[in-house]
Amino acid sequence: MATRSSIASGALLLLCCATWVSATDYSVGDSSGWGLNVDYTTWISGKSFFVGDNLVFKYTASQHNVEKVNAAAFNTCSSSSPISSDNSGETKINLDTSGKHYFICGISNHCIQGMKLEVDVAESSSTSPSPPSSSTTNTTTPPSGTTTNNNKSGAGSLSPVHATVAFMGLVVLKLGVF
Ligand code: CU1
Repeated sequence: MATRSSIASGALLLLCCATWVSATDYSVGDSSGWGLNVDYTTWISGKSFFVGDNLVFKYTASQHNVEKVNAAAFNTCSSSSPISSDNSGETKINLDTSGKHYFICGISNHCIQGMKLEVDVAESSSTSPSPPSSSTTNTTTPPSGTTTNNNKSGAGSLSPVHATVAFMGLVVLKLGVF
C-alpha cells in the first residue's frame, strides 16, 4: 500500500493533538490516603489514567513507604529490589510512560494486607484505544480497520476534537497521495 506512510503521518498528527491535554493529579485513596484498610481496587475502578498524570501518595512517613516495582514483585509483594522507593510521607509519581505501573508499600507485610496499586496508563486522553504496539488493554480493539472515514457518528464516541483530528489526518493522507 502506497498510502501507508501517509496514514502513519496522519496517526502521528492525531497523537500530537490528542496528547495536548492537561495532566491530572490523583490523590491515592482520596481522603483515606495511602494506608492499611483501604481498598485500592475499589479506589481505582472507574478511573482512567493517561501519560502525564500524577499519583500522589499521602501517608505517615514512619509507617509506610511507596515502592515502584515490576509486575513480578507486585504479584509476590517483594520489596527486595524496587525500581524506586520513597518514604517522605508524600510521594508524587509522574506516570510518564504508558502501560502498567505497579506500586506497593514495602513496610512489614502491608502489601499482602492490601497496600498495592496497579495502574494502567493510556497513551493519551483519546477514548479510542489504539496503541501501535503494546496490546495490554483487553478486547474490543479492532487491529486493522481503524481508518478515518466513518461518517456516521451515531455511537457518540466521536467527539468534535476527534472529528477535527480525523479530518486533518485525511488531509495529510490526501497530500501524501499526490
Ligand atoms: Cu505500609
